Amino acid sequence: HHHPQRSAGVVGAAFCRGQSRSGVEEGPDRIRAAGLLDRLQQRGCAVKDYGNLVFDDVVEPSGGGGLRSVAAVGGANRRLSEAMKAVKEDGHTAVMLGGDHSLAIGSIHGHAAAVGQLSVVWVDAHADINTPLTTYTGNFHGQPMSFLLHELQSKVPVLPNFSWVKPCVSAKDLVYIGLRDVDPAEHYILKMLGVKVFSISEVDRLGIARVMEETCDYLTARGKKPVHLSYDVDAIDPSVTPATGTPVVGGLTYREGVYITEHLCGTGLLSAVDLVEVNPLLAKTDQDVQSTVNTAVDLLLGCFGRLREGNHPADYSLPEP
Ligand code: 6HN
Ligand code: MN
Ligand code: MN
Ligand code: MN
Repeated sequence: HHHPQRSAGVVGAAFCRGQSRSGVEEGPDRIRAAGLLDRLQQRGCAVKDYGNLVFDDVVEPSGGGGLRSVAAVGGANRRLSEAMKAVKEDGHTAVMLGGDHSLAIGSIHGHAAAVGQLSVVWVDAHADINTPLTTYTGNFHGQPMSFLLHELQSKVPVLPNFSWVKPCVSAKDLVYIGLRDVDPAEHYILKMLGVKVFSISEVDRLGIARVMEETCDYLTARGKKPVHLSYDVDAIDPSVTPATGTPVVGGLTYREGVYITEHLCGTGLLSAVDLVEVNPLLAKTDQDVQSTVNTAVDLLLGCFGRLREGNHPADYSLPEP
């Protein structure tokens, strides 16, 4: 059971147009301000900060069919996909700080463009697998997986600024953890495709340790592929991470949430992580913001080998009297 040293390549994606509430674009800078980079380095993890991406101003075409900011979402994700590909080609474990969860389109696309086939672990209260034709809200943060799965391409219409997106994930390489707010069309899709889901009920039934063992057994049964962890902070209970746009009661505890990252880190397969949907403007108190942001940092530290039992550098030696 070992934790190989990795380097982190951090990309900020200060983007909010995949949903309707402003503030989620402040996620990357708030997570950095909470000390993420220093704390990774203190752990002996090399860090390269690629800064925040600059997204073009996009004029939306008229119409849009009830979809919010189609062209902006397509354009931002194209930019992010190129950035993630470059981070992977530089040899880092990629960290994408969001921003809203529509950014998983570009993040996973770019990761796959660099490494080929990958496994996706999606930790979220929501399945984010609506198609542009099933969405009730028109928000792209509820749809990213529909653009990425090979099996759904005949159900996804051509959209402005999305022609660059090539599906790159197979349904059998996807596992969900923490679901508790799934739309009917999403539930149908998950059943139709036979996607592996550990809803919050399965976390209750099995415990998080068994959920993570079964997740890894399932994903590695057909060979070990690099893992993309897409972590929506709303997977955690809103009592711990209240500063988020679509909170849902009855979520993962802080301990379950961190355990997921520790376990995935321990597999040595973790190749990229998204940490999304931190919205500092939606908290009632500053303490709510701190709790959300500090939890986001702890989840990322868990991805890079921090153990709650304690840690010491490989070259540690006791002082001689
Ligand atoms: N998220 N299922 C809802 C929708 O708008 O399609 C909620 C999506 C939430 C998305 O939290 O990343
Ligand atoms: Mn969510
Ligand atoms: Mn999400
Ligand atoms: Mn371990």
